[in-house]
Amino acid sequence: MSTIHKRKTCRACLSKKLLPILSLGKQPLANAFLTKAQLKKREATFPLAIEFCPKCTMMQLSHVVDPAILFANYHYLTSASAPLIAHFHAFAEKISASYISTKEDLVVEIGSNDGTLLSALKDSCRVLGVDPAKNVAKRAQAMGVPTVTAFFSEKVARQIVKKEGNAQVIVANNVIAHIDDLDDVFMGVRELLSGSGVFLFEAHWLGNLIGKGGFDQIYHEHLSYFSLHAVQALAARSDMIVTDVEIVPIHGESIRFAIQKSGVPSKRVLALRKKEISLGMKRTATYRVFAQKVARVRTELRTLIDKLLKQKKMIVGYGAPAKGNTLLNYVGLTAQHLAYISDTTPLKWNHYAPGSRIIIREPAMLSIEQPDYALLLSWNYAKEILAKEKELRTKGVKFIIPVPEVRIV
Ligand code: DWN
Repeated sequence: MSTIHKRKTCRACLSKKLLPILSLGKQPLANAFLTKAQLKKREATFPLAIEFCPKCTMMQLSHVVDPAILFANYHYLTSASAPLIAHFHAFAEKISASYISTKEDLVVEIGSNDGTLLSALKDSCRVLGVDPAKNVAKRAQAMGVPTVTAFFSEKVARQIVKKEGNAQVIVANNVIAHIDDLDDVFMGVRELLSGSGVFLFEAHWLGNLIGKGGFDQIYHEHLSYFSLHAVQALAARSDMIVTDVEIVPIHGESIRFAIQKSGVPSKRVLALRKKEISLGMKRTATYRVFAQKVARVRTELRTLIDKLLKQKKMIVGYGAPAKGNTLLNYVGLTAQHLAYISDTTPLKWNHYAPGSRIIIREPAMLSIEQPDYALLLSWNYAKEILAKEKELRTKGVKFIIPVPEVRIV
């Protein structure tokens, strides 16, 4: 596969009619944090733009970067964010209560990362992770979560069925949106699922992206931005059906789909389908308005940062999420603007954010140096973080929240 290719059809319904909506320019890969030595080299940048399919309301990136480049050595750890650990532990309890009947039942997670979810399930059923990032899969295996280090596919599904049998539950959290050939994955899911089994996958919800203006969730890993309408079209192509759906308060607002080989759509599916229509998600004009809002946020944030720097204020970044790099590079913020970024992921410490090349420091720096402002790049955890940093705020550190509207708290 070449390093990058232009997507010519809608990933959900194969329509050739794709409408350009927003370009965020050419950007480096959002999780490609740099070591000091790598600062000497020019970073690879790729077009970052989204296109809309008016036929099934799928939103997708115009270009696809080779996953081997994106995921071979991954800096993202599920366990680095306390709210995410809590979210997946609650999800594990729900899976166990709603879908597991014996210890023999098998739960397979596609994109299992460091095993945070499956380690919470492994005492109530059989578990198996599938993740291509060797550096992260090792952490899962150390937690007693057997993990296949590969990209999930129909072929891998057949190998799992041969060795472990069919799965009662297949889970995929924030990974289906990262995959280009979804037919291969959905056929693999159909192959691996037992007759009454359920495929549960979580992704950013397109309604939240356009509603909250969370443009920073657009980066090369996120190939697809799903609506219920689009996922119904996608599931139908593998002769499966969306039987339930739930909006969950994580990563802004995510949508959790339940897909099965047979069944009837729940009342929540029918209600969300109506809501997507009432939100204007089938109309192209809705996305034009979203693009205008994104341009406005960029201007407002850059104007605010420049004003604070003129007042000789010290500004840092808070959290080094992948989306933070989209925001920094789109707004044009660099180490000239932010002194450093603090983050709870040890893998990221003393690395540099791609593009902006701002150094990532451990959180202890915040109380030592006490900046005037912290730009909350991990705004999706604002509630937890503002509560956690009460003392810092009492000492006068103000937080700039960039999404959905630029505001200081
Ligand atoms: O799809 C994906 C999304 C959902 O999660 C993956 N591509 C990778 C990842 O993207 P992200 O890096 O934007 O995810 P998070 O979970 O929003 O990243 C949060 C970052 O903030 C982590 O690096 C940890 C950091 N953090 C922190 O420094 N202090 C988080 C919390 C809660 C904190 O208190």
